[in-house]
Amino acid sequence: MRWRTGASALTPKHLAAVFAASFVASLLLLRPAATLYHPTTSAKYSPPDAPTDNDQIHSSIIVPAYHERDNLAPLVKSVFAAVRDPAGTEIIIVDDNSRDGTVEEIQRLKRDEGHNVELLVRTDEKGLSSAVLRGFERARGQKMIVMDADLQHPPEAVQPLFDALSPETPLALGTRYGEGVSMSANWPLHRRIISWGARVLARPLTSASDPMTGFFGLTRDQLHRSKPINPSGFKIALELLLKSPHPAHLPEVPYSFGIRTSGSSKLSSKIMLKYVGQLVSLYVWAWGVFFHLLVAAGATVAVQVGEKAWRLRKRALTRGQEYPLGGYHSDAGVPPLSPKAKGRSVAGSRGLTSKSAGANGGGLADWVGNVVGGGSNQVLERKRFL
Ligand SMILES: Nc1nc2c(ncn2[C@@H]2O[C@H](COP(=O)(O)OP(=O)(O)OP(=O)(O)O)[C@@H](O)[C@H]2O)c(=O)[nH]1
Ligand SMILES: [Mg+2]
Repeated sequence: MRWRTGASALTPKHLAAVFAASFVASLLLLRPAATLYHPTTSAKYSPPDAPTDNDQIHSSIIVPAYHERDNLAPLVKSVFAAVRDPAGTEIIIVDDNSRDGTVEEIQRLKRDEGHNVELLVRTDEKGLSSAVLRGFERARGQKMIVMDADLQHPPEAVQPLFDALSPETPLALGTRYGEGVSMSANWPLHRRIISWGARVLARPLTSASDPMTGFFGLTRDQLHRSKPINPSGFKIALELLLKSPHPAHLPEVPYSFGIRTSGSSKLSSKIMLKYVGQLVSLYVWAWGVFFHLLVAAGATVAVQVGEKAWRLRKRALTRGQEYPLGGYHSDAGVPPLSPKAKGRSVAGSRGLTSKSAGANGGGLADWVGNVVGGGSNQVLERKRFL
């Protein structure tokens, strides 16, 4: 019998069944995102009435923000101080009804300080990716950049990113992994590990050095060329990278990643799970049936490995019971002594002759005594060959 010889109980037939079942399960469960955003037709918010000086705005910066009031004034001021043409640039804050004074803060920056900043407060939608998409709808510039509100993306890198955009290079990424830049030394280790893991999982889909970045730019035409986008999730750049066909040369603008000084991170375990979901739908979208075949192959290997681990564990347990001092026998689950041999041993002293067991009281001490005294040679031989 297979379990007696220690060989796998899984036949090729079983493995084929596991493969087929996993393939079907993958087809049924792992699907592309159900609700998609169509860049040319989905516009939900009509853009504001075009002012007469509309053509003055050539560059828009979209900032998704949730409970970021304290970061907004420093952000707006330093961005306008850093761009070449503040009059031709606008900032659009897309806030998900934070009710933390964001509205008043933006009004103040606009009215009292004269900054070209717009606020879109959403009450019927939430989420980072969809906020960015709504910001794109509202933007007036031909060039658009997305950046976080929390000043982790340096305002000085905004102009280089705008400069990297052109009709020939309509998509550009900020990267934290370029030459001469670094992560803030205070960025916690667990966040580095999460970021590294997220990048590794996406690596087969793109060769971009930082597809997880939240700092990137694209032209309006490029957005309109994009295939339907998944509006739920945290990683809109990855989505656009895959779905908006762009020239092979992808400009990457290195930037040093700072740490938040105010407000709190929105990256929760729920968001991480959502990222995995987004990644799965991207794999299905990009690889189709090949992805399901890979999942099925992975599941089959996992079942094989699991079965082998279970068998080894079972064998180790059996061995522990039969050989107090360890030792080798390849017959997992097979008692080392035949019933006949058992008859010659006493209770509690497997592998001992009744004579020696009787003399020494049984157990491990008996076994050791007999081995030393050479009284159980025959039994030891049997162990080795059974
Ligand atoms: N409108 C909107 N903005 C969001 C939402 N979630 C996050 N944001 C904004 O998106 C940007 C990035 O979010 P963060 O919480 O800073 O995420 P992170 O940079 O990956 O995490 P930290 O390094 O801890 O800051 C910030 O400006 C947030 O305010 C959301 O649900 N809606
Ligand atoms: Mg942040």
